[in-house]
Amino acid sequence: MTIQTPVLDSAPAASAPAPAPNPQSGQPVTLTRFLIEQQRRPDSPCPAGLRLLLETVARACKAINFAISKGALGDVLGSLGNENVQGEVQKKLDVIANDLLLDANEWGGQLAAMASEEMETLHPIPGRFPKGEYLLTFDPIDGSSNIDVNLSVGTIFSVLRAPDACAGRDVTEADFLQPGAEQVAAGYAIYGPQTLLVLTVGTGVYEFTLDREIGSWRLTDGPMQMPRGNREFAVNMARRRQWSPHVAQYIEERICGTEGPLGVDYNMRWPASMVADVHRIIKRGGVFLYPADSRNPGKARLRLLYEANPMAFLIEQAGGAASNGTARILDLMPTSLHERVGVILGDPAEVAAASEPQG
Ligand code: FDP
Repeated sequence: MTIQTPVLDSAPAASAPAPAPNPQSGQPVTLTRFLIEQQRRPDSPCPAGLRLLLETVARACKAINFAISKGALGDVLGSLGNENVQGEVQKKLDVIANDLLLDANEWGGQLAAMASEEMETLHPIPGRFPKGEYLLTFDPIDGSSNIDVNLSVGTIFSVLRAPDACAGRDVTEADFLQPGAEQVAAGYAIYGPQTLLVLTVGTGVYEFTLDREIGSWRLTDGPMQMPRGNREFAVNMARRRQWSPHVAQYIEERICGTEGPLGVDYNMRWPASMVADVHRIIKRGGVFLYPADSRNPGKARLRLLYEANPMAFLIEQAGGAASNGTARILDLMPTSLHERVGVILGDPAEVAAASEPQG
């Protein structure tokens, strides 16, 4: 039996990609140069304040990369023995990375407040520093179960505009509750065989590789468009009992391969690191699923504000789609800072097939 493929609300087309500076042209294009060129565009998707903020986040990611790569030599492995607001055991690096991001971003004058997976409430900018016009959310270490076994982890971040109304008062949690479509920038760093920074300001998705010799991020790919038609899915099969019948059937048909109704083989990947999955999907296509628990919908795994939204923004900018199983992720109105959501993202045809049929 074939699955009906619902038509998801289609994403608005990304505005015309910026002319990509040629990474092969001999002269390296650094992150700074790339952002300044974005700032100079007539539609200026990256005003000076946002540019400075993104450079600061990128600098913090370099420091996180440095801490991670020290491993046992730097006493950064292992757990702290306490739990974060999500009820997850905090790794030492979760806290180190969180502090690095807070310290780097507090004083620059671009931010009104920050929120993180590792903190129960928002982090206002201390009164001794000027308050800026943006809100930053982040997951300091995504895929943290991989830290101690030396597999890829990453940092995910998202930038929203602070509502005008909060200019003369303290920022509240409600100021962060904006649909993902309002993001002005999003990205991730991936600490893998290479250290990469992948970001969008709404003009396509660009990849920068950390050049360790000169300590600089250099443009190595972009604007990136994910290939379509790659028959590869990423899902944690051990959660099968929590899936809806529709998702279970979607996966079952792909596992049946040439012997099933689709008549073609699929491959599976599960690095237990959303950053690694999303990066692979942007580079070579496929689909990632962490569906909501159909028996306890409130018990989805991934967080809307600092995981699902930034990744959905990047994936759409790369020509893919992102759904919570019934609706476009970027259209969801968040109800709390740490809200969790089902996530299906990647190749639009696969996302549509894995999502509940509409109507
Ligand atoms: P982690 O909690 O280790 O940070 O929360 C996100 C996440 O990792 C994703 O990066 C990853 O895809 C998923 O959780 C791993 O979940 P499982 O433990 O179910 O494999």
